[in-house]
Amino acid sequence: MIPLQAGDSPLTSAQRGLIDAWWRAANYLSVGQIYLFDNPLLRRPLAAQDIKHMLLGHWGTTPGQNFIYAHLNRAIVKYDLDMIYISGPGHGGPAVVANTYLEGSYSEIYPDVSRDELGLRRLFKQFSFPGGIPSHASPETPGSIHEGGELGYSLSHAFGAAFDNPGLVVACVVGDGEAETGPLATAWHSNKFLDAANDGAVLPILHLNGFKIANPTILARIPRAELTQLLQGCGWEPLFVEGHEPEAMHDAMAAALDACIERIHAIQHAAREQGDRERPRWPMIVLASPKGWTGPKEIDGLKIEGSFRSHQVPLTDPRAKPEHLRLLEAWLRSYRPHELFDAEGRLAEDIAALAPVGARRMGANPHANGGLLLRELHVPDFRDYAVDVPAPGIQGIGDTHVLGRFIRDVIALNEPTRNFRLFGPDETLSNGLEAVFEKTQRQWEGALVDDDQFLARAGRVMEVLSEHQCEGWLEGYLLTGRHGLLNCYEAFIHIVDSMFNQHAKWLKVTARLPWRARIASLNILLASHVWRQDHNGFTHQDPGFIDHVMNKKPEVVRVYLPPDANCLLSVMDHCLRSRHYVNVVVAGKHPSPQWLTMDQAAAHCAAGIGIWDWAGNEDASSDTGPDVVMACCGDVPTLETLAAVQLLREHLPAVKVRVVNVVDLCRLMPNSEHPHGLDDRAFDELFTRDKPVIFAFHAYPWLIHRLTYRRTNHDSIHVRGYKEEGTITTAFDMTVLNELDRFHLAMDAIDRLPPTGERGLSVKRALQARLVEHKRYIEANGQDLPEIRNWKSSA
Ligand SMILES: Cc1ncc(C[n+]2csc(CCOP(=O)(O)OP(=O)(O)O)c2C)c(N)n1
Repeated sequence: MIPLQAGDSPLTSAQRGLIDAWWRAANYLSVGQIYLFDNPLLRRPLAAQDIKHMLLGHWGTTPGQNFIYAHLNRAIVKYDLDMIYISGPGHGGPAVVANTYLEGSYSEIYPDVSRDELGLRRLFKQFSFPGGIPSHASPETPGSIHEGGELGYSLSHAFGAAFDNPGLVVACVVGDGEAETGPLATAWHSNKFLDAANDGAVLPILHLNGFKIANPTILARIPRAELTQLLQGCGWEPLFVEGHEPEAMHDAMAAALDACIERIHAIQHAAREQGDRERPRWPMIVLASPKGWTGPKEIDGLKIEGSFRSHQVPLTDPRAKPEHLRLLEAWLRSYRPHELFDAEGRLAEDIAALAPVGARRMGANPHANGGLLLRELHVPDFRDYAVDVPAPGIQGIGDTHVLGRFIRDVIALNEPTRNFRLFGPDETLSNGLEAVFEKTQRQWEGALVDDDQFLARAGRVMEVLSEHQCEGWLEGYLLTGRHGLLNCYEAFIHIVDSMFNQHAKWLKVTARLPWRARIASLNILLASHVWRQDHNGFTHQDPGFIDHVMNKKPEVVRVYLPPDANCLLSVMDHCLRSRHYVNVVVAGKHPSPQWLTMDQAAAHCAAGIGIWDWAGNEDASSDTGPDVVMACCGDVPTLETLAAVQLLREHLPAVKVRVVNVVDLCRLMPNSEHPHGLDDRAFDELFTRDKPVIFAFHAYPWLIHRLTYRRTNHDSIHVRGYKEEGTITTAFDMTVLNELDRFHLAMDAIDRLPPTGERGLSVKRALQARLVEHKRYIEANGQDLPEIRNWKSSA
């Protein structure tokens, strides 16, 4: 609790009056946005036709956020702060829109929403209105990097924004309901990863307004002492600002903010000038104020202010109910708009003068339009990391281990500009990227002991066992104009399905806003994938994230499944240079065969899909084409396909086989649906118009059908993939369990070919016998048959 004595306030009564006027103006504009279709300055008595037909929006959080914004403005000016604002309860969109309008940044981006009566009318009408703006702190909102539609990620985004931004303070409003979510509850611990010397500061403001949509919040209904202990236990120094009397609250908030900023500066000074490398206890504010503060106290006999009932639109029907109309008018007039706006509808000059100027305004801060600050990433020539592939099928060391060296040097090259980080939930080593630790460390502000490995106060690798934090930090980092990569087990990336959704939506919308500069892509490397989780078993086997990704707008999603290390290098080079996408790359970490030389790999990845002539045996000079197409996508399916093709060529040499490998999954889609999609003719040339296609796929088979259902030859495409069969077993047995192994693929081809007669039947019997032998052998020996372990490509 901040011990505020009489006379302690940093505010003069004139300042307090002006801040209060700003707050009233923001509240007035917020209520206006929710309700008013016309009559924005209440020049005439409010009439039913002045009210919108559909009343959509959230009032409850809004006055508290208006209060916070007004006070942050004062602090920005007083301390010349470089500050951005994150609205955790982003449903308080009216607040962010109102404040950016008051400070002028809104009209600079949207000149038609001018700072006069006409502009006010437009401001009000457009909110939650067809053809207008969303109700949240959406991408359309200047100064926002966080829509706050899906609750829980505000603090993670705030920390992501603060990393490597030593001059930035990220003010982050956390809803007390939002604080109940898993991601937010963990995010308090992000302070164990913020380096006071090199990173900026995060100032959380827990908005303890007591209620969610229909319930009280946990944090408001535990004793304050317990809340204090919780926050202190998470390493924070909470300052409480509590009450509802505006004057006293202005004084308390101003004092608390000053104390926080001065504490932040002291912490940074100690770390930067005095070499203090111990983890500091960062300050934060708990703002305990009534939900729906300054709104109607009671409606139809029910309590509104200070209740969950103020969450959305408190007066539901002022068009039809004269009593509601009267209450609404009284509510609007309680802010005394005639004192705030002049005859033309312009904010009074002395109030307007409270705002910071230029890029110091939170709606105009370039960090919140990160593409403006984006610098090119320095990327070494990926060809320098090539695996030598004198013949297809030589054994590699594990594709991600090769990639690790490339990422190591990306990190090193960009160390001077400090704008690239690698994020992961405790798996950077496990995912095979150990080479990065030749050049950097994991950033860790907790205690350090002698036996620690690769931990330091500052480093480019961010690891916390929370996929939510990793994803949220990376998103915040990218949204503020930097670059990065998240590495994760394939099965557990599902934990952030929903966060991916939100980021992909953000990208889709911002791509169409001319004033939003494009940001670096969100790159996700899924190593430790489904087929090679033999030591962890069923829980670790789930390749469904890419199904989920492919639901999103084609403009913003890309999925790559490089079959070997050289392809992985080429793909990652492309992803790191790309803008405004989510790139998902699935790659293996276990020793596996390498197929393409670097030149071949670069060409294959540029095409995204192609025929591997050297692996098939069709006669290029004949125009009859192959008898069967063996298609593959993913490293393990590629191996099994090439082994199956070898079996077919050995046993049925007359059968003409074509091998098609897919790196870029989106190539399978029609070009009318995805920018990478193949046109029908190109697709038919690869997959033929009528020949059987045996498609070995890394993930769930239906995805391939989904992507190709419109193609001429779709009825002949037979996909084998993960069928939710898994356990602890040998690597090859995983493919057998899911019938993706070479024997099943070869038998499938025989079944789909025109009758191959007695020869075909006997080959099938032999393949079936090999499967029986496989089972018997692994159960007796606990490892795969020597012929599987030592298989060599003869291509
Ligand atoms: C993850 C998630 N779950 C549920 C919701 C639906 N929802 C919208 S607002 C809200 C209550 C939020 O309470 P709080 O964070 O305290 O915000 P405030 O009270 O300031 O409006 C809920 C549950 C949501 N937006 N996101």
